[in-house]
Amino acid sequence: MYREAAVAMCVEDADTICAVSTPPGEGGIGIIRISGPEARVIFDKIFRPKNRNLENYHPARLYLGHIIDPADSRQIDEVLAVFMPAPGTYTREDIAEIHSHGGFAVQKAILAVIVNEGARLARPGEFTKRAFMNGRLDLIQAESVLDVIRSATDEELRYALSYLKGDLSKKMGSFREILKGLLAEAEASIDFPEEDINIDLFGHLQPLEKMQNEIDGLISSYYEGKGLKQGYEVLIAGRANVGKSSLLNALLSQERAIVTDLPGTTRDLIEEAVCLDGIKVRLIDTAGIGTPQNAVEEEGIRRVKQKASEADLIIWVLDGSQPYKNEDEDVFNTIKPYNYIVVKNKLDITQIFNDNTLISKNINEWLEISAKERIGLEALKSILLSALTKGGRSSGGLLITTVRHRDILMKVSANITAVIRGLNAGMHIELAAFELREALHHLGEITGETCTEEILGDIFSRFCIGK
Ligand SMILES: Nc1nc2c(ncn2[C@@H]2O[C@H](COP(=O)(O)OP(=O)(O)OP(=O)(O)O)[C@@H](O)[C@H]2O)c(=O)[nH]1
Ligand SMILES: [Mg+2]
Repeated sequence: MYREAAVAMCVEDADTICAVSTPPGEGGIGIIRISGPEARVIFDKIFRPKNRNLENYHPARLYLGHIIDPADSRQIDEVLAVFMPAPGTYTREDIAEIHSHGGFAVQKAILAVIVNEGARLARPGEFTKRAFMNGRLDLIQAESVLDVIRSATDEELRYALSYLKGDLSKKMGSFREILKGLLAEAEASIDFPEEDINIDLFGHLQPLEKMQNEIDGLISSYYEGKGLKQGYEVLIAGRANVGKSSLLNALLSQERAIVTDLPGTTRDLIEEAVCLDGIKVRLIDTAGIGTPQNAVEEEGIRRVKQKASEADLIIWVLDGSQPYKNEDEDVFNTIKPYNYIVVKNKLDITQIFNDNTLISKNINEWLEISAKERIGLEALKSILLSALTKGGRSSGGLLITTVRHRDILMKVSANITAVIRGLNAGMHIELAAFELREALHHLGEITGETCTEEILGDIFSRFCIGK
């Protein structure tokens, strides 16, 4: 088996597994996959090609035929089927795929005969887990399979495909090579002190520092990576009646939230997703902040305040046609610890808002818009994007998109910091070797070389059945 320290192969990993790999429900076709040592035997028993003279299937070629129940030779469905021998397959095991009609009863009946012939139903992500266990993919690549499936934007897909190809794995591999080189020298000098091996630890400082910078860059790219994958959360906050719901509707170009001239129209959080220039944004309209008139408003305001601390950005909406009010001050006090931008709404009617109120709070930039007349919305979108992506987006470089990778890289970074500091301060070589081993162990957790069954179970359980 490929993984050196990975999990011991369990008995169930030797089973032949099967699952419907297409989504449940009705479809033109549905694909059933069988993988494992018995795949060929089962396939031969249940598939009858139309051309009965066929003695040998050509691998990876589709054949027209029927799935039959070997017990009574009853035909279950007319299908196209393919057999792919190991090791040139997704799981590196023998795989058979049956392209049947995509209906619930048909697929259930086909699965039943496959199970009758000795296969068992696959668990979520089990095909990909086998691809990982058999060395076809490392763990980063296995995780990106799920990312490809779940990608909602072109950019997200581009990253997922690049990591499936191995771009992030290669970077981790290059880190490992540097660490291994240094560790080998350190261990040699520990093991053979009498040989007086002169290791040039300082010669390693520069590559270590360069690697440290790269790792820290990757750790901080997580903000952008998370935004790319999960989207950013933008809260629309303000006192009652300033036009928060009107702004939500204008940004969505649909009448999602109720708008009335009565203060207190919105009571709960109203969330809707939009895609701004390829970036997923979840806009959240809120209840007006101020003195609650009843228990419902009180709960609404509690929810806004809680969300304010979680959101990536807040749009503070003011009403340009009104003076600054005590409730506006309540809003300001709620949002000021967080990341916010200021928008003055109702530009289309007479403006009496005194800008000095904002300037006295050291707020020198705001945008004047009319949600009702759709004025200033494009400018608002571009300000939103630049505030969310902190001014810039990486141009195709590597990004950390999962919290798992970020957390592990933080541990690696701490080990490398200890080594660099130690080398500068004359640290004992055994301690440096300890930190290097730890760093290598952590890097192995990212790619899967040193991963526990628990972590693997957690990762693959997020997959769908059949993948
Ligand atoms: N003239 C003008 N009126 C607006 C504009 N935006 C909103 N309004 C009006 O202001 C009133 C309140 O709008 P809403 O969008 O419901 O305000 P809100 O902040 O969501 O109010 P609550 O949900 O009560 O907190 C409605 O009568 C809107 O038509 C605008 O840009 N110009
Ligand atoms: Mg509202």
